[in-house]
Amino acid sequence: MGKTEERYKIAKEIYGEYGVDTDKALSQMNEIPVSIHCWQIDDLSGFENPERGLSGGIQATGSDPSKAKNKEEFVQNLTQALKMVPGKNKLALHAIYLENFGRFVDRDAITPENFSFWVDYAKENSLGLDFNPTYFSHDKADDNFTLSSYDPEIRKFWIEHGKRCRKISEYFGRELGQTSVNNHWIPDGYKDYTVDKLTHRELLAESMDQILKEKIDWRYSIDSFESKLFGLGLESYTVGSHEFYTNYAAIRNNCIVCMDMGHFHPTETVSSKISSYLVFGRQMQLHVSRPVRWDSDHVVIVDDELKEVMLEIKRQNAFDRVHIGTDYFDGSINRIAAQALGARSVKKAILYALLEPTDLLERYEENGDLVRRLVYSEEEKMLPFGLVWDQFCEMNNVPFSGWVEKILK
Ligand code: RNT
Ligand code: ZN
Repeated sequence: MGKTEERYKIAKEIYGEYGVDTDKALSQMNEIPVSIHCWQIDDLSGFENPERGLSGGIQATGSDPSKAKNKEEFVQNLTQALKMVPGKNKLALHAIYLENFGRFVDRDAITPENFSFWVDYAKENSLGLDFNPTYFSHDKADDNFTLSSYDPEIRKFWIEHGKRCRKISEYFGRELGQTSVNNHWIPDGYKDYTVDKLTHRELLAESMDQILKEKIDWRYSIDSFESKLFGLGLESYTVGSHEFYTNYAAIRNNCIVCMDMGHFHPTETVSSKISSYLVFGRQMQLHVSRPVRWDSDHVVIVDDELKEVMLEIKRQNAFDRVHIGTDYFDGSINRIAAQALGARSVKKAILYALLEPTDLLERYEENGDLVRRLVYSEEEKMLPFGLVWDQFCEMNNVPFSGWVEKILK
């Protein structure tokens, strides 16, 4: 028996005293996919026009020299990062990460062909694929209005983009035999004082109706819409707010909501919202990011809110209904290490949640034994969770420590 396994045996025994089966948690870990976004590797530059720079109220800051310079380097760096993430993974792409075969292909003209190399990549690396239309970093989005623009020509362009992205996502789902989540996020909004907050929302709903008109089998692709509180330069009004998408999805029942952990008021938590969706049997998507002051995209670490989110999903037994994906971009540190670290943090938090003695705590709660509920949930924090994590990494041939040295070498 190796050292890691020996330590794991001790952890297993201790968890066993709380009624938690660590072996079961480990096998569940191998079944719960985390969708890892590709864009940490190159600050969301993409392959369409890498020189262009970001627009749409998002920004990547920092000048660490690790940014991928071309497609080959991008794929190489991504592969290196993914190797450090144990267990079942998906890869989340954006429409700007296309193969254009040497000539410019605009957003309203992309087809599955432009993404077939990613399907090959996914098959080779045993990954699922998720997708994101790119409604930003484009001339037709520079005034910060896309699907809700007053200009019908602009709306038409972006509606076509949205429709084509659904086809690409469906293609991913069919090819890989697992659902691909197609996540729509638009920047639309105003920097300043807004008089008519209604018309843009009416236009957005109309555009969404058109995009979603064709029925696509949810076994292959599900559309999600991501809300936001505000963006840089869009501080006063966001058309696609949380309430807007929540109501749209509930009424139309043709899409789900994506909650990004960095897109809410600083004292609001995503963990406290999850059960209000699950209670109605809805699916949802999460963008796991880390808000710091105005910025919502720091590299994810295992903080209290991340644990709380995963505990919620575990307690509702809803890992099959909540699509968990990452979303952060930090250019100030090594991007490959950043990519791996954030995804590992998400997995750690999931494992932490799976190891919670939920039955025990629930029993106390049901019996009104609130002091034991509190005391034992505090004791839980001291259980040897790290030893189970190490075992999980080892089982998947991924280093549990020292991995960053390999990347920085
Ligand atoms: C932006 C949203 C969105 C993007 C990605 C690149 O605020 O979080 O999810 O980060 O689509
Ligand atoms: Zn996001």
